[in-house]
Order: sequence, then structure tokens, then C-alpha cells
Amino acid sequence: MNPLQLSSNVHDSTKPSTRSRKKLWIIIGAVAVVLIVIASVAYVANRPGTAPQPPNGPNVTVWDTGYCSNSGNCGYSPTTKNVTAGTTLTWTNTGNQAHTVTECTSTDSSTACPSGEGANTLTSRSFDSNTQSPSGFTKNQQYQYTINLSPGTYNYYCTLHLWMHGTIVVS
Ligand SMILES: [Cu+2]
Repeated sequence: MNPLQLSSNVHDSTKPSTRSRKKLWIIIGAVAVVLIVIASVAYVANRPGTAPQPPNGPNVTVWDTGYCSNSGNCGYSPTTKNVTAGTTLTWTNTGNQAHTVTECTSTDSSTACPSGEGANTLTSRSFDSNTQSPSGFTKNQQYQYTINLSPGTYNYYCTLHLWMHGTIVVS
């Protein structure tokens, strides 16, 4: 051991409080960094998004900002789609999350279906993307349904994000 190192060790051992204070500041700094990262992620994840323009034709865009956290950062565009019976409606997922198109029935909660089951008075669903994609359909994937419903208002939601609500009005 050279004399310089020795003296430095001696110096350190005579100032234990300075060292532990330094350690404390490092811990405080690390905690602050972790909190800032958590706050930033929460901010980005909850930042509202802008729904894309509704597509032309018998199409609905399923969108998200990369997050879908019940703060207006995901949904269906348009939220209400007017169609005539017999039309094949296509939903295209443009988001980064998996989503579903699941018709509301009387068995669904008011969180999933705040407007109730609509014109569907059955307990079974006339349309549900889960039958074809059980864990939701993902980016650029589509769900199609040929409307064989009588005229009326039909509500649907996303089973992965219960705050995503859509409506089909069949005439
Ligand atoms: Cu969803």
C-alpha cells in the first residue's frame, strides 16, 4: 500500500458521517430518479389522444395512442356507425394494443355497457371478435361482421378495455 492510499484511508475512516451522508444523498437521488421515471410513464400513459377521422365506407377504426387507460387515449372511430342491414362492417386496429369488438348483452356490466344491451334482448352475442381472436385483434388486423340484425341500436365494447364503447345503428 502506498502512503498516499494509506493516508486517504485514514482520512476516510475519521469521517464516517461524511461518507454515510454521501450514501444517503445517493439513495435520495436514486429514489428521485425512480419517482421521475414513474411519473413520466404515468403522464404519457394517461395523456389523452385525438381520435382519427372516421374512415369512409363500412369501416370503423380501432385506435389507441400506444396506451389505453380510460383517459381518452383509445376508442372506436366513429363511435356511432350507421349501417343498413346486410352490410359487412370492418373494424381495423390501427393502435399498438390488442382490442375487441364485443356486442353488449344484458349479462354485461354497466361499466362495459353503460347504455345497456340496446336492441339485443338475447343473452348471447350476435357479434364478438373474441370468437375469432380470443386475446383481441392487434395492429393492422381486422374484424368483420355482416350485419344480420333487425333495425335498432346495438352497443359494443372492448373486453380488454371496458371503457371503450361503440354503437352500431342498423336501419
Ligand atoms: Cu381495447
